[in-house]
Amino acid sequence: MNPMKRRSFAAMLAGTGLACMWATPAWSQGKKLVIGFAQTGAESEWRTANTDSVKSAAAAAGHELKFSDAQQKQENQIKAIRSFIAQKVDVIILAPLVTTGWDTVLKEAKAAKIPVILESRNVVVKDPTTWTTFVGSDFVEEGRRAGKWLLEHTKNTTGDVNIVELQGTVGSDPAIDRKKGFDEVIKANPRYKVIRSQTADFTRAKGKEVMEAFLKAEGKKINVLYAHNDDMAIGAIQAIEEAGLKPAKDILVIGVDAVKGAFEAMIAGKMNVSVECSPLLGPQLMEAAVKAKAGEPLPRWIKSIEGVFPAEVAAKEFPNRKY
Ligand code: GZL
Repeated sequence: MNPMKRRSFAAMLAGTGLACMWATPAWSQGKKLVIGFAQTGAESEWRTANTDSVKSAAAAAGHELKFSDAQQKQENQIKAIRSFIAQKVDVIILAPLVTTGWDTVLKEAKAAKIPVILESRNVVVKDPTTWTTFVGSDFVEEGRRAGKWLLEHTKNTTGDVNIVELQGTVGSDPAIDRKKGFDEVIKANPRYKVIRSQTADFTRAKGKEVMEAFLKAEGKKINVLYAHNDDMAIGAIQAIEEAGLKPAKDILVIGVDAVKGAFEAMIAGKMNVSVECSPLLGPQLMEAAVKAKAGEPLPRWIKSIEGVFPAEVAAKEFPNRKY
């Protein structure tokens, strides 16, 4: 069918309402794009699920995805963006490792008239017109949810509640804001004290290492672990067990992401709760990319809808989990 006929056929269908029978998801319609994706790396279960979601959504929509794994180095992400600009891609998707240091390269993308979509983390830049939209979570709210769960879960106890905190990557949006939200909630009650707080870079290995140091320094004084992601919590659980203590009982274990590993730990009775942070951003990103390329208006923030999963519901919920 020649293009003219195809368009009139589509136009005719649209009039009859039949078009909906062949409608494909909004994010997979329109021009096929070449998209450059500058990913942070593969530091956590969450990140792996996020990469899978973006790759499969791009494939489903028929877009070409140029993928770069920065291995946790901002300079590699900046190099990738410059390479995407040189290749004249239609859209750039960036998962910014940290919030700062992006002004120059995002200005270069703007000068090249290539829209930049931020995913999974946000940036702080002087010129906010250098990026089009942020697709991701409200990390301050995730921190608040972790704090609220703790206050609710310990409301019938007395005495100090000594908390150790494993922070995410230094300078990253989720680490800054999950700390901010949690502190905002617990500061209401002086019983709750963060006695140690240190980065473990969102990884299991560092989570174990830093928790070992916390246990050595504070030992049985520790009542709660708040980890900015489940991977660090899972690493810390190993350290708690190796210290002869019972995770989720001697030390409450709070994580963020709600990845498979967290459900397995909760079902095993080793973790108390995980605050959901969805990595399944692929479909929303593809829809935003098509609109950004077409110059259509987009909200500045396309926010993920998420919940909180305490251990009591883990076994029932686990079969429904998609990451
Ligand atoms: C959140 C994402 C964070 C996850 C971590 O959007 O940036 O990075 O919470 C991941 O697991 O490493």
